Amino acid sequence: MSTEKHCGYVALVGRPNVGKSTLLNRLLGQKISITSRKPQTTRHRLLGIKTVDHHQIIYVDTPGLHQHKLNAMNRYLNRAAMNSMEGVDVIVWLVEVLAWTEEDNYVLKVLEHIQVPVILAINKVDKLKDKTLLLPYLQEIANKRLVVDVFPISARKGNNLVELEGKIINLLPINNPVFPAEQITDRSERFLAAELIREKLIRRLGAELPYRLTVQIEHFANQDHFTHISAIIWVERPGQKVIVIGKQGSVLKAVGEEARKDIETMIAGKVFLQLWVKVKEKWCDDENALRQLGYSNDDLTK
Ligand SMILES: Nc1nc2c(ncn2[C@@H]2O[C@H](COP(=O)(O)OP(=O)(O)OP(=O)(O)O)[C@@H](O)[C@H]2O)c(=O)[nH]1
Ligand SMILES: [Mg+2]
Repeated sequence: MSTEKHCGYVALVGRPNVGKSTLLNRLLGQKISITSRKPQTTRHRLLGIKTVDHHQIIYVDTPGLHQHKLNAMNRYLNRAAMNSMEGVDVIVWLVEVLAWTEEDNYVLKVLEHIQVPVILAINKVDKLKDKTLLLPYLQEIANKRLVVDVFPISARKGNNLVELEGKIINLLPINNPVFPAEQITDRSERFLAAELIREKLIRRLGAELPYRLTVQIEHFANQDHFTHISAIIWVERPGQKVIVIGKQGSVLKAVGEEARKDIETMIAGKVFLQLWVKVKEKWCDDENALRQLGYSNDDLTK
């Protein structure tokens, strides 16, 4: 590796659920992006900044690219993913081992217009029982598009990530760091707190309420050695509100406890968290409602 300072932007791109956010957290050694078994977990472009030795890698986590169900939320997600690829120096294209789908074809089509170097990362290799299947799969995908390198990885277990990151650094331009060495994201604690609450909701209720809920922080302030946070969980229908609250408030209570613990770890302090559930009809299909709830185009330029 060269001794000159490298610094640049690296977009993590791929269909929903391939493990982009898991990879980002693993590379940073810290959880800043939420993950779940449900597709379309990530909704916002988010930077993960890693300063190692004299280099700075600015990872860009993106919502998964997908074709179907084109309501306002889906359009927003695709726009966010597309915009995140603009101006980057390297793309890490993630696919899942032995799990090629129509949506991967869509990503491939989007990548046709991309000029910057693309590294192919074949994720979730820990799931592969018969390792002899890896090489043919790897060749098959690499034949679909010219890539500068291919890495079979496990974002969950951390396999092959040092090698992947070494390659990324080599491809980054020689530049001074953009961010201070101690900064790890461009997002506020307020934003990350809302995301952690949403993660607990998706993980608990993903099957019942795919992605038709969102979280808005109403109040976030320090007082008496506590961070006091109150947040509204927006759903689309009264029936969904009943599900989120659960029997005698059991679901909301569990979500609140899990989220509070994660937020306390993130801010390294005590948190007092209050959650409210409110109904806003069809917010997922309504461009104005989306903007009000923080899904705005301004978000894309951050
Ligand atoms: N077995 C295994 N599972 C993984 C690995 N990486 C990610 N996963 C799982 O795959 C699921 C999706 O991971 P995410 O990181 O949320 O995927 P994503 O690409 O960010 O998804 P979207 O934000 O919806 O586009 C989660 O359940 C992860 O735990 C891996 O290396 N091995
Ligand atoms: Mg994600």
